[in-house]
Amino acid sequence: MLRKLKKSTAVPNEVNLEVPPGQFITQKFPVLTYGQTPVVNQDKWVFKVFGSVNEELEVDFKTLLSLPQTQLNRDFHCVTQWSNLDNLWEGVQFKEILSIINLKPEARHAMVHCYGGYNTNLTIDTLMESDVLLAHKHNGEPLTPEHGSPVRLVVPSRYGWKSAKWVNGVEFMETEQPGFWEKMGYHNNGNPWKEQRYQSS
Ligand SMILES: Nc1nc2c(c(=O)[nH]1)N[C@H]1C(S)=C(S)[C@@H](COP(=O)(O)O)O[C@H]1N2
Ligand SMILES: [Mo]
Repeated sequence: MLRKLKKSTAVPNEVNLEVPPGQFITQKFPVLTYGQTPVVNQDKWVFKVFGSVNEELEVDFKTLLSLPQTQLNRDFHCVTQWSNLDNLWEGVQFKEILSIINLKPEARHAMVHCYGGYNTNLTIDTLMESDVLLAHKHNGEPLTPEHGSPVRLVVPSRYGWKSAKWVNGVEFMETEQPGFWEKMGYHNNGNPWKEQRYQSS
């Protein structure tokens, strides 16, 4: 999805309908990490699928590359009000992972886990969206350590905190459990177009 955007103007949402309400466009790709950047070697990277599944699964980097690869261009919206436009992501659609596992019928929710201890919750319906990726490239280059190397989640339809960096697993669950920021009061769903910033909104 390529669109022509006036990239040089930083304008608030009232005049620029390209970004969700309350967001400002930045040309940069700011780093937003709580705590330290974990160092994760690509050869040691493993993504574990567990919880409400009939059989657990472990995906390593080679396996990830052997799955069908998808490229997509999406805007990124951080709840701290910056948005950056037109990020080209490359990786595996999360629904590809969901298609090779066998979820228990009661599974509805997921917790995505990361090296370093960060986590965030999403519904399985959200993870099924076709632009949710386990991404290993950004704008044609392998992810840098600060941006989640070797693999991060990208959830374009939600605020940036759902796009977990340095992912190492997904846990499927029957009930909704809050992740790191959600426990601090951020929204369980976090749709920027509905301005779902905080749990009360
Ligand atoms: N593991 C981990 N993932 C994370 C975060 C974090 O602190 N730790 N921050 C989140 C937030 S708040 C945002 S906005 C995006 C920022 O991604 P970037 O640093 O690549 O711009 O990563 C998200 N993923
Ligand atoms: Mo963020």
